[in-house]
Amino acid sequence: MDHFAQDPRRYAQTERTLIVIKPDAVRRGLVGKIIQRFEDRSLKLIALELRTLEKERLEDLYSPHRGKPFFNDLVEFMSSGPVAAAILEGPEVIKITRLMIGNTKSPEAAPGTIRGDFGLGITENIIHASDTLESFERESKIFFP
Ligand code: 3AN
Repeated sequence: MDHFAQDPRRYAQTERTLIVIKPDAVRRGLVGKIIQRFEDRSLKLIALELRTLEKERLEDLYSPHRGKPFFNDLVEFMSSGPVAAAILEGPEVIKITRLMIGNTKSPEAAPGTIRGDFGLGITENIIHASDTLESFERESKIFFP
């Protein structure tokens, strides 16, 4: 039997994703712990930067949510302090990272996920991660032009 055939890493396509550790998590000193989880999962850290984003840049990041009731609060919160943005690489990293961060609404996020272990909020929900390749391509340019 071909043992490698059982190893999805041998066949899964390597891709990249963007994560953004939000100001609530940076204020609480959780950056190291959160990055550690991705490294423990064998995802490779390609870029990492701490910065406070201007509102215009955040309005671009969240443009799909423009007009929603939480949009202004979201931009206000995200500009309230530094975020830690990182690019991660690995097989099926977009799917894996979304599973690792958990449900958008922290109270509904499963224990073991990042939001389920560290978050209580909905707007203030610890971390962002691109949900598709198209989102990654659009969002990563905002952080790493
Ligand atoms: P996710 O970050 O899980 O992909 P999105 O893309 O639907 O979720 O929402 C982007 C961000 O907008 C969320 N991370 C959260 O901060 C905020 N948000 C989403 N839905 C709500 C909501 N119903 N009320 C308040 N804030 C929200």
